[in-house]
Parts: sequence; C-alpha cells; structure tokens
Amino acid sequence: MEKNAPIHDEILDFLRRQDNYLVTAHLSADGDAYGAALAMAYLLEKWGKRYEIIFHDRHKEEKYSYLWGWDKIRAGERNWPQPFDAAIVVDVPSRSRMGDPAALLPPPERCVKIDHHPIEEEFTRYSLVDTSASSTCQLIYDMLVRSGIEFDRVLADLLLSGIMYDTGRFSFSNTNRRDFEIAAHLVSFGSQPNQIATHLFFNHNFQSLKILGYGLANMESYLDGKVCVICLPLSIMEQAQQVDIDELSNYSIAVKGAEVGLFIRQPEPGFVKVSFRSKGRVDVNKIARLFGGGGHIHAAGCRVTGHPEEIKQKIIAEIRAQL
Ligand SMILES: [Mn+2]
Repeated sequence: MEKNAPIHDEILDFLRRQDNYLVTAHLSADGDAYGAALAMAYLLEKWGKRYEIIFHDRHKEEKYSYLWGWDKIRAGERNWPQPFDAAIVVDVPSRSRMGDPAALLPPPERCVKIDHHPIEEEFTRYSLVDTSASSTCQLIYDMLVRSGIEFDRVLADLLLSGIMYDTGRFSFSNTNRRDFEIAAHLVSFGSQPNQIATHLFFNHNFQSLKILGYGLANMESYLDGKVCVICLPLSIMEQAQQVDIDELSNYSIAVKGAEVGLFIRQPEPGFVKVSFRSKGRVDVNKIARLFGGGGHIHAAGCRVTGHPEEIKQKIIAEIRAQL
C-alpha cells in the first residue's frame, strides 16, 4: 500500500462529507501552489461541491492563465462569502504565509492541509505533510489516484505544472524518481512537458526580460563569491509592477562557486522582499524564518520592513555564521 494511504483515506473521507469549501495556498503563489489548489478545486468540481478559491494576491501577467480554474481564483476583495464549512490549504506551512485568506479559515477540525514544507504551525485537524516530496502536486497526485477520480488532460496539466515548477523542470536537488513516474503517467493523458515549460519558463513579457537584464548586470558578490545578490531598487520596481520577475531568484544561485543567492527588491518605500536560494550548505529556510518568512532548505523567502541595504547586510551576516 502506498505510504500515505491511511491519511489519504482519512482526508478524502472528511472531504466527501463537506460542502462549501475555501481553497487557498501561500501568498505570492507559484506554479506548485496554483497547480495544487486548482487540482483540489477540480476534484471538488467533479464531486459537485461548492467552493471558492481565494488567494492573498493575484499573480502578475497571465503566466498561469493556461491552467484550468485560473479564472475562478479571487484575490484582494473586501466582502468574502463566508463562513466556509471546510478549508483545503495547500503548499503553505503557516497561517502567516497564507496572508488574508487565513482570516477566512473555519476552525481547525474543519481544515485540511497538504504540504511539503517543514511544519511551522499546526492549524488543521487533517494534515498530509511530507517534506520528502518535491512538490505539493506530487502529494496531491497520490491522493487523487486514491480518490478514484478519472484522470484527464486538464488534471494532468495542473499536476505536471506544479511538479515541473517546483523541481525547476526536473533539475533541482528535490527531484526524485517519483516525479518521473508520475510525469510519465500524466503525459499519457496528453500533457506536453514542452508546452508547460514554455508557459512557466519561456514566456516572458518584453519588459520583464529587460528588468531581468538589469538585475543580472548589477549583480553583487560577497564572502569570496559564496553569496550572490541581485537587488532591484524602488525605481526599477516601479517599472516592474505588472510583470513577473521571480525568475531572477534562480539566477542568483546560478553563479559558479555561489552557495547562496539572494534576490532583494523594494516594491514600495520601507518594504523589502527577499528570495533565498541555496545549494545546500546553508539552510535558507532557517535564515528566512529569522526575518519572519520561511520555505525550504534550498529555497525560501521573506517580507521585511526596512531599507534594502541594511537588510542585505543583516542577512549576509547570518549566512556568514552558517558557512
Ligand atoms: Mn511547493
């Protein structure tokens, strides 16, 4: 029997008995968060349940608009249809990383969490958490197989998108044999890895690629090249408001000899967003958590009030202490 099967059954049993769900994921959602949330919504749709997909914020550009259910996602509204009878939260380890939708959660006994981040907080009665999974979509795949749902191209695209996103299209250190087994099954329903990779990684807006260029041209190096920093000041971020520049965080660690990559940007005065990447010697989840954020050993993020230069120096001091 598959290792998480008893938890799958417990969760599926609970979900079948509910109606009127909230489905949500982490703020600044990514390919795995969208794929996972929409795959769970797809299950609810097939079961004829009522649900709302509510996120803290809306993704810039229409990068994920090829995914089923994209147009059902709501964000940034004032009057939500609540209370919800049950909630499914995916790819998020704590309420604070969820942002606004955290306020809409029903009591813990009516909440289900499916996630692959290290546990930060117990806020759901039902939890399927497995940090050995490359992605939340990998965990959801197993559960959906157990549910008996009929797989099709739509569902396959959702799950394969999440897996390809979180594994950096099968290249990050979290990539495992299971990803390839699942991908082989998903491709049999007509999903095309090439098309998904194009949507996720090679479909840049003209302006965003120019900002990527600015970031690369102004990259900084610290601690004998062990830390690479890409910093976008307020003036550049003003031009980046409607475009997706997240890819810069992966470039920050693509330098030979770099152990940690930082992508620091100032979206508004006094507010700084940091993305961390690590090759593994430094646990960036630990560092991000010191600054109120979190994530994984290899990839994490935080949002801090303050000045970029001062925050950068504090973070570099923490990295130095770990190296
Ligand atoms: Mn994930």
